[in-house]
Amino acid sequence: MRRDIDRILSEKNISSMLLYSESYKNVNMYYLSGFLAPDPFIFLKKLGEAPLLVVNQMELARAKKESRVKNVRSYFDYDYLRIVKSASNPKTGALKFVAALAKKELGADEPIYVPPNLPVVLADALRHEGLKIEPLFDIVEKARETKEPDEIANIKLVQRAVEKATSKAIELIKNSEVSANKALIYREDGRKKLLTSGKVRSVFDHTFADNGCVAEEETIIACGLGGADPHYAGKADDVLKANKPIVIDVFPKSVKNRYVSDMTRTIVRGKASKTVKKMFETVLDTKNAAMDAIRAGVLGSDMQKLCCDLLEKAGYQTIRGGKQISKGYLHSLGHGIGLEVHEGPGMNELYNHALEEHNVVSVEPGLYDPKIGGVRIEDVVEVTKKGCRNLTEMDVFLEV
Ligand SMILES: [Mn+2]
Repeated sequence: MRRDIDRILSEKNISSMLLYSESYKNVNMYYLSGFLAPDPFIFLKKLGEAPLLVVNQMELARAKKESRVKNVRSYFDYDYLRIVKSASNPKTGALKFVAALAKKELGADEPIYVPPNLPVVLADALRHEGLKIEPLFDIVEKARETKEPDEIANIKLVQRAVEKATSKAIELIKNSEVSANKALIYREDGRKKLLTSGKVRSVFDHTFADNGCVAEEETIIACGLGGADPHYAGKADDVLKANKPIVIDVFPKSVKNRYVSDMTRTIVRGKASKTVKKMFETVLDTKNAAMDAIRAGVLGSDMQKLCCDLLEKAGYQTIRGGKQISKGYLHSLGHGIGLEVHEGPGMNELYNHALEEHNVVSVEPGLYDPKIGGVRIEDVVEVTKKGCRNLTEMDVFLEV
């Protein structure tokens, strides 16, 4: 949570922090400032003190209204034009300006935290000015891992849109006809058309738009062998087929509140083979066992271990210990969700940290076979002291 940042910084003997970025893509900047702007602005904070936001003159009035930071100033308060004009070109001038401002507000003697994605050109300019910058991983990202109630509410809102869109997409698949060669057919404007990954994705995109969300990356609609690759999204003209597993992995962002959610369902239009049914039952049992085991205090690596134990016991290979396999369980059990689709904490072999109360994580075991396809089931949960709260309401079923 935001209030943890001072503690996290002081544990690292850091006395202040500096960010310089736009905030649509840089989610740390949005998290700290609560202000959306397409051009870079400056966030400064000394340990134990309230933060300061410095924005270009054009954004000043809006930043004062919209930002969560109370103290907002303009570049012009810091002699912006004179400093930039004194440089050989405006781009290096802007860096010089940030360095001069940071020196004035934070001083040159104490270590200043900067995020890992601070541009190298700015790091050079800051060090040239004599500032002691310390690029560190997992400072703001660590604070973001534990969610406030309003963040949970935001994720739930997106999740409702995810479920609405997924239900519509599944309805379309369910109501499709099956042609002689097992291709799925739907009717549009009185004509029969092939049902493709692209058409189903378009149903998702329209429903997202109607519910204030957007898919920044392609929603995964992977049928048959395509689904054997966990991140194969499905090409627009991939035709969906009956009796084959279709992996549907949905992870849009709310345009307004910027949070995402994440859900995966695997369905079969018609009859699933015995092999796919067994994969599905095993994945579902594993997901349920993981959800029973998850709680604050459990290591992310232990959650992955539990998942590998169960899948291996059921006769499938797993990537445990770095095994190079193309068939079986190919990824980790889950990841944090918030302003980004993949954030901390992780539930993988390398993450030997304890999960904490109010983490929001996906639980998504899957099984893959290059000769058959994929089966993945994913819900999103909030970790609690004694267990977890499922933020996903949609049922799990295989055949439609
Ligand atoms: Mn996921």
